[in-house]
Amino acid sequence: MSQTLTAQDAVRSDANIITVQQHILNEQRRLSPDASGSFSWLLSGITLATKMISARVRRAGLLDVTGQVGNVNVQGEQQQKLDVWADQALIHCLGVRENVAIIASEESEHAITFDGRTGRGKYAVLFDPLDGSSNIDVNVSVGTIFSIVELPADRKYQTDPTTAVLQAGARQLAAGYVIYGSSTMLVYTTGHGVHGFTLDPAVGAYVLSHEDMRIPNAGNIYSCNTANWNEFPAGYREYMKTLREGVDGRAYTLRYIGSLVADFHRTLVNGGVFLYPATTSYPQGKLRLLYEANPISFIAEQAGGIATDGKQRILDIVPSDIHERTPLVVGSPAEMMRFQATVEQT
Ligand code: P6P
Repeated sequence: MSQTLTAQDAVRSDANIITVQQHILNEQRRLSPDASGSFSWLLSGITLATKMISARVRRAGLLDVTGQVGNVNVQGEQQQKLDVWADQALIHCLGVRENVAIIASEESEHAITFDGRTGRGKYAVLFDPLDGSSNIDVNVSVGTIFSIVELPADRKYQTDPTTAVLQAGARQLAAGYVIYGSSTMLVYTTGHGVHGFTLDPAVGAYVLSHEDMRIPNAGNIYSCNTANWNEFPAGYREYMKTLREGVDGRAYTLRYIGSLVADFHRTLVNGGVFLYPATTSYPQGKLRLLYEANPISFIAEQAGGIATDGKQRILDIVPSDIHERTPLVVGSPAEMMRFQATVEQT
């Protein structure tokens, strides 16, 4: 006598968790049955490193890992001890995955290749290992942001790895972030929707908790560092004044955490708009295109949102430098279409 469990039966019991690895394999079987599983192996490098980072972040006050290293990174920013640790964890975990040929990190001036392996890897991984790390000392949510691109088959990158990763965001194979917040959550897309996984410390696994995430069509929150109000380009102030006064009977409120992953995740879940315009301090914008704006924008679009630099779609920008910065305006269709009508036309 045997019993056949349907997939639906399996999901009904909370003992039948779906981990991110299982989800990736399910998706690969559904979308490309002959997939080799190499992408799932690559992603496991990111999930392992971010579990290590999460454990460290959650004990930051107990370990000598808060505060500054005393160095300034390529961005001209004070490196936090946890920045360096997170960067090393990701480089280690990805470095042992032979299908990763190149890494580009916010913390490293140049692209990183792995000795003796150039030529075999087909992927490059770009990341900000610990975005918003200056918030660590005050116990505010921080995050890891990553972007995965495929390398040219001609392997020409061996001599010039930097050029190989300068690809428009629309060419990303996958992108995601991990937010170290009230819980640790991985949100990622491979171009087939956005899915969220909550790290279950009891199991040590990222467990599917938010399948097929969609950004609300409209929200009531705008998120912007309005201390820079007088530095914003024309139109931004008018746009935010309109939101403040209320639109279609919807009064907006301001929420700003100062950690991109946290501000974007709230926008993804609750709707609304996040803006980091160009300012006099950052005339090209402050956020980095390759490993902040591109992955965030890929996720936003896959969840039904819109992301621009104030003039064009973020994912259409062809980068010229690994650490290139960009303005970023990203959010729900209602707020973004109003933004485009108000600002992009001026
Ligand atoms: P500001 C953190 O340093 C960061 O790179 C992003 O996470 C965040 O959105 C932005 O800078 C905050 O910048 O100028 O408002 O402190």
